[in-house]
Amino acid sequence: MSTAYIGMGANLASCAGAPESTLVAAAERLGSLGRVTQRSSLYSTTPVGFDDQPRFVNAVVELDTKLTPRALLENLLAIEKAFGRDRTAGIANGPRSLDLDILLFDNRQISEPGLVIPHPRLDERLFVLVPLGEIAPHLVSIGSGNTVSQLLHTLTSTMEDKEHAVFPLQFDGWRCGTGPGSGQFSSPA
Ligand code: PH2
Ligand code: MG
Ligand code: MG
Repeated sequence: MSTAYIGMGANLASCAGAPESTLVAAAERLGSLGRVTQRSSLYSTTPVGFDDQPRFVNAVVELDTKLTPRALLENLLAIEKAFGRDRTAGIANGPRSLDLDILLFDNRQISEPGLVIPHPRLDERLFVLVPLGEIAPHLVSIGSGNTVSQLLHTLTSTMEDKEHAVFPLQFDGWRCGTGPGSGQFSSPA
């Protein structure tokens, strides 16, 4: 059995409804790939990499699975597709109905076409590190050897908070951002 951390993101509606509903429905689907053992709050996040698009909803789940990394990736791509993701269209870092990224997979380091683990931009992304830090602050990223808490500390000490606002979303369908660390990065301006 392996433990994978999956980053979830959406900023367009899908067949499940608004992005927050998509993430809730997609997390249920992830249960078919193993067992979802932890789930962060849902966060409203400022778009990174391409500004002219709606805010994202992001979350991270911990999944225990018997799948290989490659098989997990293929299943994630199929779930993205089921929620309307069209990888043949759209702009890099642009709007999407669902994005599912493998952030970490046990202590594996993989660099193959289409499959790079740990996720190459893990250390730079507050919208990933805040939800990951909520459920696994002491987890060590095999890439840098730092814990998620350390990565968060490093990132937040070097960035303009306001430009990368990440705050818990109040949404009844999931937990309402009452977990540890919630509110820490709030600037819902
Ligand atoms: N995903 C991207 C690019 N930019 N910004 C936010 N806030 N959240 C995302 O999930 C996201 C992004 C590419 O995968
Ligand atoms: Mg992706
Ligand atoms: Mg992504």
